[in-house]
Amino acid sequence: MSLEKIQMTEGLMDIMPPEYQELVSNATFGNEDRSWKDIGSSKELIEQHSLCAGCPESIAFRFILAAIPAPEDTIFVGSTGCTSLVFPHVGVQNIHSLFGNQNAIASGLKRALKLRFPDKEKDVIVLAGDGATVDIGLDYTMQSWFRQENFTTICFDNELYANTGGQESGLMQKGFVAKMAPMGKKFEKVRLPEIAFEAGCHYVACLTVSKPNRVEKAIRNAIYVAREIGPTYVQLYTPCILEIGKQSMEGLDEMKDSEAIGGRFVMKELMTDEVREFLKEKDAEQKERKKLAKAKAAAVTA
Ligand SMILES: Cc1ncc(C[n+]2csc(CCOP(=O)(O)OP(=O)(O)O)c2C)c(N)n1
Ligand code: SF4
Ligand SMILES: [Mg+2]
Repeated sequence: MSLEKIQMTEGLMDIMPPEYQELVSNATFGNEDRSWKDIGSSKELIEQHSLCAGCPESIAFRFILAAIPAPEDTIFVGSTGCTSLVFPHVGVQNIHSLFGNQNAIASGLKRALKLRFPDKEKDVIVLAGDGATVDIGLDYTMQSWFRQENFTTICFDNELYANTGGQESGLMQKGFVAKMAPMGKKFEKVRLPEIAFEAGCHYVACLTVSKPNRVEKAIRNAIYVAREIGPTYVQLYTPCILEIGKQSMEGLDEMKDSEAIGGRFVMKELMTDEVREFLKEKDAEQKERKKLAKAKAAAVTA
């Protein structure tokens, strides 16, 4: 199935790196219902990364890349930060933008793709840190929402500027003392999900990456709504274990603690009534597709 989507010139086959050959033959391209459950049985679109060992951003990348409905027709726009170290390892087209400019770049890209491929859905996804999204890039981010640009913005919220050693960000929690912010944060964590909704996003989700099925659903919802209705925003808590003084295996516990009742990352979804109805239809379509696929598979083995 993937050969229909990503092909290699036959004469070059034997000189291409084995990882690329495997990507062509064994990745889950061309299957709208790709899922995190394919991890382990198919070629992943990210298999190594350059983040700190145990950084939750790495698992967030895996879940997102396993969940996007059409990787062969998707372009990510990244920004400077820990996330930008990962993009060179990712098997999906991506653009690195100047820190903070990501939503402006994505706006032009999405519009250009619409003109160039009027009959084909091309998904544009911004993936940037909280410093890029909320502080330095907030103007461009919000303006893209005001303009109702049809793409999804994902923020990896680690509540500080990790890549430059731990400066304060607007998403940092009140009172937190970071390595390069010794006075402690003086005001509350900025409520970006609510701001995003009020600024024109039609679907907003805020959650940790402790549960792959939740991440998958939020990402797919956001992409489908961005295609047909308008801008969407997903904020994922990916704690910087280095800055909060945790060991590499403690990221999951940190996320679980913060999503428990009363925590800062209890899962939140905001959506318009139109989106609620739209997503119900999408769910029904997916169920039907899965039913048909199951019946087809049963017929083949019978
Ligand atoms: C225009 C510009 N301003 C500032 C920087 C310096 N800089 C690089 S990464 C970074 C912080 C990134 O923080 P965040 O977006 O939260 O990502 P994280 O590293 O936490 O994942 C900054 C300020 C830069 N590279 N370019
Ligand atoms: S500095 Fe923090 S956010 Fe960056 S890779 Fe390391 S643990 Fe992850
Ligand atoms: Mg950050």
